[in-house]
Amino acid sequence: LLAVCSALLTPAATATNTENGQWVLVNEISRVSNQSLMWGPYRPNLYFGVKPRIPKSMIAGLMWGRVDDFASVAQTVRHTCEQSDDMAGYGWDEYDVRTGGHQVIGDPRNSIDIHTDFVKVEGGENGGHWGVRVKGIPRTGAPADLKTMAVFYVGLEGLGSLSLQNEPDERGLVGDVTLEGSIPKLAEFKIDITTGPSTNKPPRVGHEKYWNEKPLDRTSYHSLKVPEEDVWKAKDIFFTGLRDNFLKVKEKYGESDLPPPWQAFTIPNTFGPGNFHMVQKVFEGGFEFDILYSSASAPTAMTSDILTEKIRTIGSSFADRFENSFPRESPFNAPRYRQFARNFFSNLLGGIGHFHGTSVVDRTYAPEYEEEDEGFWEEAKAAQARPDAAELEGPTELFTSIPSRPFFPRGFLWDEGFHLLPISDWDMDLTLQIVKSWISLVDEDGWLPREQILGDEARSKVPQEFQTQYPHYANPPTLFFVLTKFIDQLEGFQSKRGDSMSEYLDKESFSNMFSSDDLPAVHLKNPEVASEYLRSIYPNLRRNYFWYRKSQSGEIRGWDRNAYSKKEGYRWRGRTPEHCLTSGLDDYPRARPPHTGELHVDLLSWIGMMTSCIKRIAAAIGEHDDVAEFEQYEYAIKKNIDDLHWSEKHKTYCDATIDDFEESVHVCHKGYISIFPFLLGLMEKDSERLGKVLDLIADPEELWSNHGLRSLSKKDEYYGTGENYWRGPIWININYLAIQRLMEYGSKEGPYQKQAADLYKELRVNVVENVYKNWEATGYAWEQYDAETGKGQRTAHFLGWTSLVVKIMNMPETVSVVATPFKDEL
Ligand code: 6A9
Repeated sequence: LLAVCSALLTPAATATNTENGQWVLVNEISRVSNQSLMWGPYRPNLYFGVKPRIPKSMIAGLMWGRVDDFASVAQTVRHTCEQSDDMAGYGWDEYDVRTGGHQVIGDPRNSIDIHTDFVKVEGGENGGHWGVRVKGIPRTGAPADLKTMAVFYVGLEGLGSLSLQNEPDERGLVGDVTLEGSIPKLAEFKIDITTGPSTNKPPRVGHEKYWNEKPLDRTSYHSLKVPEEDVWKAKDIFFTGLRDNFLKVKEKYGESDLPPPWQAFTIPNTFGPGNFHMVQKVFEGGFEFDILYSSASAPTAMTSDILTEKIRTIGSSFADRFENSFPRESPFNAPRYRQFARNFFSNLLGGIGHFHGTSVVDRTYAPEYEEEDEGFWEEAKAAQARPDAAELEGPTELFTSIPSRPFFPRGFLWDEGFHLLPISDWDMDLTLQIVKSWISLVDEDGWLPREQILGDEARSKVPQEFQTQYPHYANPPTLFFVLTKFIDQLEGFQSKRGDSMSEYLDKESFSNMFSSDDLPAVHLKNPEVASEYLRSIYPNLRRNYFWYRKSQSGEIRGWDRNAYSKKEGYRWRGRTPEHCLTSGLDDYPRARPPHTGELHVDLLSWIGMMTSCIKRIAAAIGEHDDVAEFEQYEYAIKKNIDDLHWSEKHKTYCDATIDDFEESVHVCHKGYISIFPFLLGLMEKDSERLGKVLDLIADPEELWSNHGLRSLSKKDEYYGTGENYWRGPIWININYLAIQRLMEYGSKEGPYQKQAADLYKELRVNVVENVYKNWEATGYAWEQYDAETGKGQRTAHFLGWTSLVVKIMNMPETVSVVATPFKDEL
């Protein structure tokens, strides 16, 4: 298969196609595919916020709040997703990045549900149109005269212009608002913010004498100039306007004779030029209005009618496509899992954002960071505390999904590789864009920072002591998961495809392709595109690969007598006695105290997985010398996993360290770490060790629970102790890997096939059923699940890797005939 892939992706093939003019078409396909990704609710830290994938361009967002008394307004205004808002659940019921979707936000403290229907319309050269319908629906028990304000704002963070087109009436007021503007890359556009249907009711105004104040059937519009770097502080800007106007009203009427709050708390009407524009509306009862963005390069403008029509069709086309992409297998084909699956997947996609800004990085390369001395973590801590250690770097940009909108609305490296597994089942082109965005952040040494906190807005969510990134810190290289899958699919597709390629490369089928809702994976169907893509990321991938090998290298000194290779042993940098945050498994017990001669079995496994993947990529693009080199590493790593990390005494894989007598010893804490060679597919199906791994997994006194595999064995001395973060609780990312591997080993003939197949069937059901039950009871996906009771805990609204249940439901109920590791979609 390697040969097939390589032959089809050679430069010669590309050149031939260039000659007969198809190259142009390939570029055109990529362009159209990118166009439909231009706009989105790419500010997932907000309940609703829109921006294009262009740094320093436009950001827009929605705020709302209850205005029926003076005292509480400051607390009722919603903007960023916050746990303290006590929402009764929120998120996308249905959502696709390329077309849009439907979100409901249950806001009991404001007695209202906010619905946002977001749609995109293709057309023109600049990313097309979009629209959003904002609806407020009073919750059961809300007062009949509930007063709610809604605010939509648009701010420019860089070059461009934006101004109001409407003529204010004789009283200096506007109703419908139209903003016109122009921004590099977006060109000319307009934004209509409608007054909405006649069913919208302005609140009644208490006394006649206030009637000359702003009539409430009118919109408040306020434009101003704010420094570019402050545009994201929209809520502060809004409150400043609100306060200014309130002070004027107060001066006019006196403290004891104020107009009602829904009239006193409006922004001033100003119409001057500026880069920040706010529209405020006040309603009694339910309401609805539209925001319509029209790109001037598309033939006809966006309208409320188009929006209505799109909203009508989008739901059913999403549903159809979803059922096609993720058909649920028994027992999850029961109807009650339908909404659950759609909701989880939509919210994973709804977490995709575009981020831009500077990062805090410590580039001192202090000698302490070499971690060469005993007690190195104390020295490193002191070096990190030096006042000039961290500096701002960048700006850079990143297109990524996120673990959780309220808590972690930013990119995390090893989370992302898991997010992209379901996303790539849905849209491989989108996935590859995200991978590319990450890979382009690899620096010249090959380092890729694990947590991407880009810009002030992102930093505002992170305590200072967690902001700095260190160029010697790693994180599991999970982006290689999805690259492996891409290569699998390319090989599968190309070996089946035969001559049918031409079918995709003639004009007619090209236009058919894009008129269908189901956008094809351009990168899979066109060898030129696939090849160009892999070539474009390869230099950075390769640097990143060698960075891991070098920066995290371990000392095999004490293990010479065992090791097949003296190089293939690795140590996570950045350890402290209690933590190894860089491994991703923060407080999982490791050697105590940390030692420079430590070797980590999970890291060796990760580098093994990475090696197999990059070897295949190198083969696919004809980098033959690299292939030969990677092959040697791969072989040595598999050997060393057993030679260095298998404990005969404990019959499991363990970390290793050097003891007080300078002797090499194993550090065995049974749990996720001891099954890593299995989790990453590095074990032979006939190995006796596989049998032991399966026994460990299956033992209810160790890893097995009715809700999924525990992170640490129940028998371990640290089980459930300390922070108890990775010391027992059940994590869905690792359970997914286990289920995936059980499926694989369960479908290959061998001494452990039956055991693997049986465990597969049970674990799959246990994990999904528990996540489902918790969702049913709380409306949330959780960061982790209790090892005894299965109860969801820590961060709520954690739609990152917990959404892998969507993929798990899509896996077969039993394995006897499955032949390939990933679903073959082609
Ligand atoms: C701390 C606090 C508002 C911890 O999901 C992201 C990561 C995982 O990669 C990792 O494996 N989570 C897991 O052990 C959350 C990490 C949060 C770190 C930021 C700052 C801010 O609180």
